Amino acid sequence: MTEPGNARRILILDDDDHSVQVLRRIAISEGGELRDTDNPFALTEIADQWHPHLVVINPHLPEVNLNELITALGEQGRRFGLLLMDDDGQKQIDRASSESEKSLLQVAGVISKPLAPGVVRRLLRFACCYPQHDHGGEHAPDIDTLSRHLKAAITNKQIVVAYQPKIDCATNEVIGFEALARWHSPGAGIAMPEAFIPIAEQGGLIRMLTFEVLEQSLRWLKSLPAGEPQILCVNLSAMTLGDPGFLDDAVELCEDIGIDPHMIIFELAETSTVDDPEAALDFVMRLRMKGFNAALDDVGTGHSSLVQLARLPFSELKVDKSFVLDAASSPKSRAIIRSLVQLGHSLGLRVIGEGVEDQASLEALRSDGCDFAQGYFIAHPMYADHATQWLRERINP
Ligand code: G
Ligand code: MN
Repeated sequence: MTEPGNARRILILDDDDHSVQVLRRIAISEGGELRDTDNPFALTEIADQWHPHLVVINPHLPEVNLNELITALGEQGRRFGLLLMDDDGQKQIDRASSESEKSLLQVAGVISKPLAPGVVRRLLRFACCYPQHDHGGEHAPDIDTLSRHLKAAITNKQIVVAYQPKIDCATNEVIGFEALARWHSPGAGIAMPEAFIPIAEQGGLIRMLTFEVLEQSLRWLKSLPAGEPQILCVNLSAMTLGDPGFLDDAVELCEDIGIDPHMIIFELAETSTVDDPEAALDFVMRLRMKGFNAALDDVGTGHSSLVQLARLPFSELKVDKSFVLDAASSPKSRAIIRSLVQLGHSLGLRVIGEGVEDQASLEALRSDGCDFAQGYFIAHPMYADHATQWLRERINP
């Protein structure tokens, strides 16, 4: 099973520095790369050499003839998502869609100015999951088709949870597991959450998907012999913050299966708390009142303010893997880890480093006072039976 590798490449045609900057910030915070130009000819050339996953076009630039541009890009015979930056909405997209129908390209949406970061982020994620390979000239599937497939996949139990342990840095003890969803699609292989969560978000399936993962993982947790580490971390989408019934249903599920909510840590990505801080505050408060715990995930990528960090009642802070990966070789990453550990501790939070791929990074986290660690060096995410066996062997070697 391969973990997601290549950074998402986003190419933008616009002459508005502000919009380019906003997009660049969002792209980088999503682990992607962005290139920009204000010249349509340069755009097709860069696209030809750089193979972007997503092209964003402002059709109002003086030299741009949208139809010609789409035709030229389409002739390159490669597939990618296409977004328009627009201020007169649907008219442009209708025209562009009819043009792109003749090529492999598909207009995935319109970004309206002024750019709303939350909306843009979700559009980028969705548009980036178009497959890059040509499947014999078919069109890239639209969101309705993708979400129909995903819904059937959830119903047919093709969403399988993998569990990755986290350990105590000081004692090496296993203290819990993070549940990570995988989509086993017959014929198409295994898809990672990065690829299908945006489909669930756009297609109104996020609650269904989250509960599928939650139910599977709570049952697995329940199946572990008593006395074994019983902390389970479950990732939540930013969209769940706006789902008023989610927490009550989660409590009910815990009661049905016989799991104490204290054992559950819901992980919220830093980016989702930045997009709507008020909703995040309200949600995390209610979550804690129901007895669940909360972790701030991917810390260091979402640019949350210190004020916000202090306001939100999290119990744990997860340092993003981008810093941990090169902890041993990059003094800058190391400095960031050290200050995040100090910050977390001074706010009364436990700090975990994720993405530990070698002994040296684990040692670095340890000597910086990090509480917990997670990563391939300790164990890859494992399916239920394998994870149970791994745990048994670890506890009784
Ligand atoms: O955003 P979040 O922290 O929930 O993402 C966890 C993802 O990171 C999972 O998809 C998991 O498979 C991946 N992952 C876990 N351990 C490592 C690691 O050591 N290195 C890398 N590169 N990725 C990891
Ligand atoms: Mn996580």
